[in-house]
Amino acid sequence: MNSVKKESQPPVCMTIAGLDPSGGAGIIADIKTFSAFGCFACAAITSVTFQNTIGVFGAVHQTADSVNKQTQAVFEDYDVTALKTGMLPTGEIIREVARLIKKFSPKHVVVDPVVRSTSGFDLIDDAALKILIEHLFPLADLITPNIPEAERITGIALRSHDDIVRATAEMQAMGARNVLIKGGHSADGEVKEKGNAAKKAKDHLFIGGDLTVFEADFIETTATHGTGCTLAAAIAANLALGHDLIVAVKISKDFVTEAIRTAPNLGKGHSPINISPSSRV
Ligand code: PXL
Repeated sequence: MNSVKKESQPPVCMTIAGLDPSGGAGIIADIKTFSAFGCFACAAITSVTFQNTIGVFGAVHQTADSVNKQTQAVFEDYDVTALKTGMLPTGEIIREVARLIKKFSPKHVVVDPVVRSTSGFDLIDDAALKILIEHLFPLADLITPNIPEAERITGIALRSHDDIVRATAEMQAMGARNVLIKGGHSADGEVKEKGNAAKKAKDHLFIGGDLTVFEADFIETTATHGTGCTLAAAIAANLALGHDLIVAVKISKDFVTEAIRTAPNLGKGHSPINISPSSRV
């Protein structure tokens, strides 16, 4: 037993997500991100994927029982301030995660509705996605779909500002309170305009019906592996640190932009981004 307790403890953040052994996405990205913000990082694995910067070649999923035992062990011991979920590949795992959230009520819950890898590998099937919508959307403080994810969830093609508003209303009708639509997949946040000199990456944050748009320079790069995981994990960390949602998203968006700007050139495909501030120049 540790008899000397520090006055101020770092907030504990937990991720329930998949393992990307090449370290770009999934729980490794989440852990690095929590640590970068001075939070204490914990993780439960939902799936061991086989992947690198080129693609995802397969996965072995965990059982609901395994996810339950990993998560329960942590929640029974630590006061987990923020929980972030990533790849939840099966309906039974999603139902279990919903049960765990209800049982332990972490202060902040960020649900990243991971659907497909950048390289096109399905990380969840349609039946499980339905369960995710039904069971996890109502428990989340924030959901963070990117444009392809929002399109798959709602069936609405996101080509204009109005489409984004409509799709968000749809996701809120499904039970999500607050929605961040990540615009990195389209050059101006809505429609991909070729030849646009000042491209912007626009994220749309809806807190209930109130919209805040975050703009950053769109960086032309293939080093994008792990951006979605990192953004959602950074938001969870900043909520755990006590920031309100708008400030947490702003800090996290700037963090990801900087991580893309200073990304190493690793691997033969989409390089991971730079989540370690100490190696930024
Ligand atoms: O970026 C989505 C994502 C999340 N989690 C894991 C992944 C990926 C994409 O490849 O592998 C484990």
